[in-house]
Amino acid sequence: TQSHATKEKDSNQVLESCEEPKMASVGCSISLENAPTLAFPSISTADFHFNLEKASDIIVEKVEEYVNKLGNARLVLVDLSQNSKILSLVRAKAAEKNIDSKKFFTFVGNITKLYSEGGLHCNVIANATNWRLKPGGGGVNAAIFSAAGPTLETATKAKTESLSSGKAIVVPLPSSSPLFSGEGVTHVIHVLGPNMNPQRPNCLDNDYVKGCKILREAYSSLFDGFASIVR
Ligand code: AR6
Repeated sequence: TQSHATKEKDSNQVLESCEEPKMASVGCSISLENAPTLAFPSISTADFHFNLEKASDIIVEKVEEYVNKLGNARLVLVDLSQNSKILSLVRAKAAEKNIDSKKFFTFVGNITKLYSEGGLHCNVIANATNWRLKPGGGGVNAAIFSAAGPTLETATKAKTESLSSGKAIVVPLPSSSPLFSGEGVTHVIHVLGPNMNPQRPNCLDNDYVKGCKILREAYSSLFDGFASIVR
C-alpha cells in the first residue's frame, strides 16, 4: 500500500514519461510493478575479487544517492543464490538507512531469466563486463551475452570497442534478441568495475583507495545510464 504522497508523486512522473512514446508501455502505469526497473549484479565482487564489505557500503551509498532522483523507477540488486553474502550485506545496510524497499530491493535469480522464472519485470539489466566487451569469460557477462544472442555483440560493437574501468555504456537491445522477446529487456548497460584479481587485466594490487573510487564511478555511470533511458 502506497502513501497518498507517493501516489501523487508517481502520477506526476507518469505524465512526464508518457511524453516519450517508447516508454509508454512501462511509464503509464501507476503500479510500481510496471515501473521502469534496472536489475544489476554486484559489480566486481566475484571474478574481480573486490571486497564484499566495501562493495556493499558503496552499493548502498550509491543507491541512496540515486533512488529518489529516479522518480518511480526501481533498482534491484540480483544474485544467483539464496545464500549470497553480498545480497545479505546490502539488505542489512539498506534497511539501516531506511531506503524505500519498494524502490530498491534484492532478488535471487538468474539476471537473464528474471521475468520467465521469477515473474519480475526488468526492462533494463546491467552487465559486469570486461574491458573488451567480449562475450564469454564466465560470470554474469557470459550469461548475458549468451542469453541475448549475437545481436547484443553487434549492437555493443556499434557503440564502442572497449570500456575503461569505472565506465558504463548503454546498449539498446534489438527486438530480435530472445532477451527482448522473452524477458522484456529493452536495454543492456555494460559496466566495467575495478579489478583486484591478479589474473585479470589492470589489477589494482589491493589498492582500495583507487578501487573504491572506481567502483563508485562505475555505479554512478550505471545509474546515470539508467536515468537517461527512463527520462
Ligand atoms: N545472474 C545473476 N547474477 C549473477 C549471474 C547471473 N547469471 N552470474 C553471476 N552473477 P562476475 P565481476 C553474480 O564474476 O566480479 C567476467 O568474466 C555473481 O554472483 O560476473 O565484475 C567478465 O568478462 C556476482 O555477485 O563479475 C569480467 O572479466 C556478480 O554477478 C569479469 O568476469 C558479479 O560477478 C568481471 O568480474
